[in-house]
Amino acid sequence: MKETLEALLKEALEKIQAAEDGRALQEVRVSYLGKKGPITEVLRGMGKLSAEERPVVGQLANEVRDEIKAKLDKKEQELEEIRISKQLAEQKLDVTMPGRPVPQGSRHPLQAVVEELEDIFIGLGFSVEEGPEVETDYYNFEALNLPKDHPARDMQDSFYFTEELLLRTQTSPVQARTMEAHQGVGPVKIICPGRVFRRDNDDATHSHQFMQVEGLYIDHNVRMSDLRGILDTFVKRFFGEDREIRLRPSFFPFTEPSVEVDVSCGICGGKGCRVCKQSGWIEVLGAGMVHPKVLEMSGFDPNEYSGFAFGMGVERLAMLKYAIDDIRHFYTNDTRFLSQFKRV
Ligand code: 2U9
Repeated sequence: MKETLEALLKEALEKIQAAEDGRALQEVRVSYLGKKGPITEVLRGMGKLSAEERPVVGQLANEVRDEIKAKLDKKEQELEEIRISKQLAEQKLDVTMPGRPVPQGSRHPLQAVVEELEDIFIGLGFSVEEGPEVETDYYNFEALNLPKDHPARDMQDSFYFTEELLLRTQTSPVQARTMEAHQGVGPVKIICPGRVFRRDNDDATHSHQFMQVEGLYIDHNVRMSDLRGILDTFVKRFFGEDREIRLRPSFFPFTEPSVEVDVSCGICGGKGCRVCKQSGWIEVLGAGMVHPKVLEMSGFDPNEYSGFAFGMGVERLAMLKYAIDDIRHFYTNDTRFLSQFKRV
């Protein structure tokens, strides 16, 4: 019996020695120390032994079992250490490597231009007013001297919800509302940026929705020369000190007289080129002296007050300033376009 146990021990130790991974080791553990293993069998057969043999064999069997167990545990630990050091050698981690850049967004170019316009006009004493995009027929048209049958409505006649409710075609209703709130007492000196909607055929320079900034200044003795001065300062601050403006007579129902405002061409300096169609001038906005009827309808006495108003399309200004050839670039949100305005 003693020889059998010693042979078992030798055999088990050899197998432990030869085991190359945790699974092989587990197999050895089960086959030698398990319930059906040879050592358990020896211990079970102790009853058949003589009284003298029993303690001797029992002790030896326990010793053999303990030694196998100890060697198994030791080998298991060794294998684990080898596994970890192999993994560490394979997966080298360089904590000094630069990180992956996190893509950073930026203001939309239209928003950036609106904010630039706000800064310029705030610097000239204007404050910023906003209003609803869904408007009543009254504020969008009637209060601006465009009664129900006025032919000029056709140019803008637009997205109606009901007879009386529509998407605003300009930001002018914000000015009409602000005037009304002043209850006939000036001054009113505001700009109104915002989204407007028109039934328009979309092409490279037109969209059924776009951004406008309109301005209104009402006070005692406001004159056309004040309008010219403000617009000249605005154009120089927005496009550059070397730019000039030119006023051409025009017509709007809400202003009288009305003008269209051109800026001298930044490409040729006014000599004439392809960009300005050889004229030396580029149209940038419309303006005029507020029509007495418009003043009156919103509660201002035209004998006491006068005022000027102007309006411009933000996309058009942005396209001219940054040489953008298609208005649809603003709405498709292609990051190849947008990322070019990170510093604007
Ligand atoms: C009130 C009184 C007068 C606003 C004005 C224009 C001239 C104008 C266009 C420019 C390009 C619209 O975006 S655009 O298509 N606007 O030419 N707008 S005067 O006049 C007002 C507004 C409100 C109470």
